[in-house]
Amino acid sequence: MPANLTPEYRENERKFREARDPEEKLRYLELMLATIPKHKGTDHMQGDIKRRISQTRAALEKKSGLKRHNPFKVEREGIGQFAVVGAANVGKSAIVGKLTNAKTTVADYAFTTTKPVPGMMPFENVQIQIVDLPPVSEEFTEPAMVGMIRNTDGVILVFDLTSADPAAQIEGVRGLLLKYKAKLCCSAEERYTLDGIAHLKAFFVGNKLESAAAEENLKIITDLYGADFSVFGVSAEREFGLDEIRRTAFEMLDVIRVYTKSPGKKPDFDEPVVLKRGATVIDFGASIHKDFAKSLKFARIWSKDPTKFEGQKVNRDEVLFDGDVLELHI
Ligand SMILES: Nc1nc2c(ncn2[C@@H]2O[C@H](COP(=O)(O)OP(=O)(O)OP(=O)(O)O)[C@@H](O)[C@H]2O)c(=O)[nH]1
Ligand SMILES: [Mg+2]
Repeated sequence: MPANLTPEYRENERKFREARDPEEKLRYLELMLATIPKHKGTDHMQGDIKRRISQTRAALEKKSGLKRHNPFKVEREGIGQFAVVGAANVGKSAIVGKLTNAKTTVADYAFTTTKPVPGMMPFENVQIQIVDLPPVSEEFTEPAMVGMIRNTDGVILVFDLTSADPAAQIEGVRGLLLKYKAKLCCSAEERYTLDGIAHLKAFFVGNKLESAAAEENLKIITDLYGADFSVFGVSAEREFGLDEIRRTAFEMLDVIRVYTKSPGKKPDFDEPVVLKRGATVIDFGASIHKDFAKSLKFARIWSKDPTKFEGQKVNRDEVLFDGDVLELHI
């Protein structure tokens, strides 16, 4: 029986042959296994790849002792971190490439992205980190990747509006995440359940909106999931809808931006102090200087809140809102 190897498989095999260090070799072996056509004609090859994977892994573990390098550890930057998650070829890397300065690789075959690529996404006067990831797939999902996803502030679930069955695509991704104890849900009141499942805030982004049948598919997904998740369409290629990703991510972080000013001076709106929603005057003070906790007497506030007049005196426990300006008095 002929093996009928695909270009993707051949590409991974080529990269495997070129790889120097064992970690890279292991990665491409795993991708070869993920992309090799699964039928009788490749049984022998599959067995061979699996054997080489376990040999390489064993050699790596022996070499590095117990501490194995985790390629999915991504240093946090900015006011929050989102994982960009989805099936292969949906356009995750294209989206991250358009929203940030990160150099992501976009190509029309599956498993283009093999390791996390973080980028900083500007929203108004703050920066949010979004991390491009390899696909979540039946053939091959690294537990370490879901481990990383479990620790982010939220998930941007990208799906393909040109898919024959986008609901099945989304359910496939959700099912695999759940297998590794990451559950997407609308609000994460409880971060971890007793059995260790991480509840992650998420929103759904349908990509390739400019294509035929995209609108119809978007409606199907909105009808199915719209009650629990925010769902909208974008086109990375034509660059529309992308601002909605910025705003939705910011709102999901549940933070406020507060500004400080000195008496008689104007505030600096380029330098917000970012606090959790519900923060008070004293939380704001404490985030500027630890001594404020003791010495702060009162503050004057400039707020969009219509119940407050400009420069009104407020107490230490006054709850703040996004955009408030404070003048602290000690
Ligand atoms: N029509 C259309 N194609 C797009 C759009 N965005 C991305 N693509 C194409 O979709 C293919 C996959 O894009 P990628 O960004 O590499 O997809 P990915 O989800 O990162 O893929 P993996 O890394 O393999 O998981 C490429 O051929 C892109 O050019 C879009 O908005 N419209
Ligand atoms: Mg990619």
